Amino acid sequence: MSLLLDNQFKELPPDKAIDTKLFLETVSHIPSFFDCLGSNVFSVIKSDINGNIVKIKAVYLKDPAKYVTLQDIVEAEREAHPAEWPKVGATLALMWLKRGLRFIQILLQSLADGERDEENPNLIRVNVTKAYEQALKKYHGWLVQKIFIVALHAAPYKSNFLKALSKGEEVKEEDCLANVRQFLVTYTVTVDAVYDMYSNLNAELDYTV
Ligand code: EIS
Repeated sequence: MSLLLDNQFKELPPDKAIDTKLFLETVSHIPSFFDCLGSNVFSVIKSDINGNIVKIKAVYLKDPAKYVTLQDIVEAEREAHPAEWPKVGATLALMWLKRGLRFIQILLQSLADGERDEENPNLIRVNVTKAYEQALKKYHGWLVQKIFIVALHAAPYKSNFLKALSKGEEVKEEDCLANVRQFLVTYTVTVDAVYDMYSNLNAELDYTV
C-alpha cells in the first residue's frame, strides 16, 4: 500500500519554481493510494490522475534539460502550439492534475481542522463535499457530478481513511492528523504555486467536462 504522508513534497525555492523531476516523483505515489480506498469508483479517478502524470512525464522525458521546471514545459508548449494552447499536452494535463491535488488538499485540511458532521462523526462526507465544491464542481457537467455522488457514498469511514493514511496501522486520530498537518505544509505551498503559475501565464480554462 502506498502512503500519501510518507512522500512529503520538497520545500520550494524563493522564486517558487517547481522542479519537474521532484514533482513527478512525489505525485507518482498518489494513484496507488486509491487502491486502499476499497471501491471500484475510485479506479476511474485513479486512472484520470495517473493519465495526467504519465502525460507530463512523457513530455519531461523528451528533454529533461530543457524542462527543469514545470513552468519551462508550460511556456515551451505555449510557443510550440499557439493555436491550441493551453488546451494541449502537459499544460492541459497539469491543469487537471492541480485540481485533483487541490481537492486532496482541501479534504485533508478540513479533516485536520476537525470539521465534522456532529450527527455522524465517523463520516467524511462534509469534508469530501467541501473539497469537491471548492476544487472541482464548477468544471463538471451533470454526468460527472453524478459520478461524484456515487464516489461520495463510497467514501470510506473516517477511521478507515485515517488508517489507510497510516499504512494500515491503527493509530490514534490525533496522531494521524498531526502527520496530515505536517504533510500539508509543503504540499499546500506547492499546489498554490502551480495555481499561481496558471494564473500568471493566463493558462487557466473553465470549460466543463
Ligand atoms: C481531464 O479529465 C483529463 O484529466 C485530461 C483531459 O483528457 C481533459 C480533457 O478535457 O479531461 O473527466 C474527468 C475530469 N477529471 C477531466 C473526470 C473524471 C472522474 C471524476 C469523478 C469526480 C469524483 C470526485 C472525487 C470524489 C472523491 C471522494 C474521495 C473520498 C476519499 C484522497 C482522496 C482523493 C480523491 C481525489 C479526487 C480527484 C479527482 C480528480 C478529477 C479530475 C477531473 O475532474 S490529459 O487528461 O490532459 O492528461 O490527457
